[in-house]
Amino acid sequence: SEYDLVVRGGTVVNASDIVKADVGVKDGRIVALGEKLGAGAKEVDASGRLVMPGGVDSHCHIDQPSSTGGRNAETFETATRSAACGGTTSVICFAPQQKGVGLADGVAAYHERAKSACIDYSFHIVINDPNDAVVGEDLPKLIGEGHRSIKLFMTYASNRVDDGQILRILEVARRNQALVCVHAENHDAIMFMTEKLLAAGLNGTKYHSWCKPALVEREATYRMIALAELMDQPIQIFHVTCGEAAEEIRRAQQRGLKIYAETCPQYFVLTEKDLDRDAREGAKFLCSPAPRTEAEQEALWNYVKSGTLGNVTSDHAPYNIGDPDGKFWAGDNAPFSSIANGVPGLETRMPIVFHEGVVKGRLSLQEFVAVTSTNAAKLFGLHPQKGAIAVGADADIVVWDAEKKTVISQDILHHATDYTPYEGMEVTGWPAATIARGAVLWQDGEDMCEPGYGRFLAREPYDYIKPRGAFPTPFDPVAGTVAE
Ligand code: DUC
Ligand code: ZN
Ligand code: ZN
Ligand code: ZN
Repeated sequence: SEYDLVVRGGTVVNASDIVKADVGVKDGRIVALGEKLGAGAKEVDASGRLVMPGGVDSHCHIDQPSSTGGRNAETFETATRSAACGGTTSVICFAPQQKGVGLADGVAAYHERAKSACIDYSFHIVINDPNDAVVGEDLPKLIGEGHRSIKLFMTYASNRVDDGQILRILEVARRNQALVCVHAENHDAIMFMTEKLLAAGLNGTKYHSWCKPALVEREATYRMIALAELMDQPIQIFHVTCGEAAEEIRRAQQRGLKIYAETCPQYFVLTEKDLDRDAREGAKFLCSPAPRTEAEQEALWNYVKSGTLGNVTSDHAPYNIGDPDGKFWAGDNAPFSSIANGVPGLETRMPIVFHEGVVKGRLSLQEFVAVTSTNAAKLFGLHPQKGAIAVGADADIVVWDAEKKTVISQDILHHATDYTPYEGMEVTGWPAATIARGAVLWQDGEDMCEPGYGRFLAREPYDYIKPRGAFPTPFDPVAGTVAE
């Protein structure tokens, strides 16, 4: 036959446009889009369905030590299987710097762990100690090897970097061409409020959101933007939860700065009320930044719609409720401040965004593709290999059943985590099939993922990470020179 695979009879949705076309695949890539393509050795019937670029989830924590204690519940195999069953075909997760291990060795260890991945993957390098060896040697080398993004935390005792360290990391990123991604919350304010709440005897999960109100996010977001402006370095703000932080991002973008940002499904559907339950239940929704209010959910949609928030990631951070080393690593009666932060969400990301976005009339189909796939592929240097149904692109495809009604429950998910925060939620729209580099990984309820199929995605320099070439003064602090 002419093709290895033909996805036949569907409606192809890209971020740019919608066409009725068959998709022909050979050697793992899309080689033809057209009407009535010739036969494929394998055929996937997509009639009545949408054919979209497989999801690109550019923020997920897999098999990684937690910032807040607790053992990550997933291996690369389980996490990526679950991602694939939810329509995602690429993930960018983390390779963290670990105390007492050289950065290069630490990252090499993650490449080993990731060998069980079922889908393609790349890494953000987490830097928590920008010492001379890291800044001068390891990091430039790792960036050169295709790890074109760095993650830094402005909070969490084990990971946080201060403003001086942030500037140092921005400098290395600018010199070597990498994007800097940030968890932006004011650490000292959170610590201060946590102490005060605990001293007042307020230690239930509800108070997680009281120790870190939206303003701690807004302040750190603005501070990070200012530091990035000082160094003329593009950044990506992770998990924006509220209008006031998004507003700072919009203002920066309007001034022409290369400030990008994401939000996550949990901030569309969870609120602070979900934390107002007994600890066993409340812990299922405890993540950082904290879930806010329904008004903030609506505000976020406006910033997604206008493009201020360009992509939606899972921030999958899985800790088991039932394991002594999971959410409750510090004991069953641990205060909110010692419960592992994070919610699982690789598999439910696209269905929740489809339901809340497309089904509820907030997003067009093209916008859905943009925020779940194409924009992340562009921002992280993977486009058009990923994030597009186009001739020459990898055959990473999700065939979407836009009518299918599903009640989300732990029983139907493929992750290794022992719960879902979305138990009982009914959504319309679910992947009918997921195809990665031409291989069918998920079809009509059957999972055919193979550990080890995924490959590391090395990333070359690209436009989004190029600085603007404009510092606030004539002095270029990276080159140490004064402009004429
Ligand atoms: N917060 C983080 O910063 N990372 C993982 C999950 C979470 O809730
Ligand atoms: Zn974070
Ligand atoms: Zn995260
Ligand atoms: Zn399965």
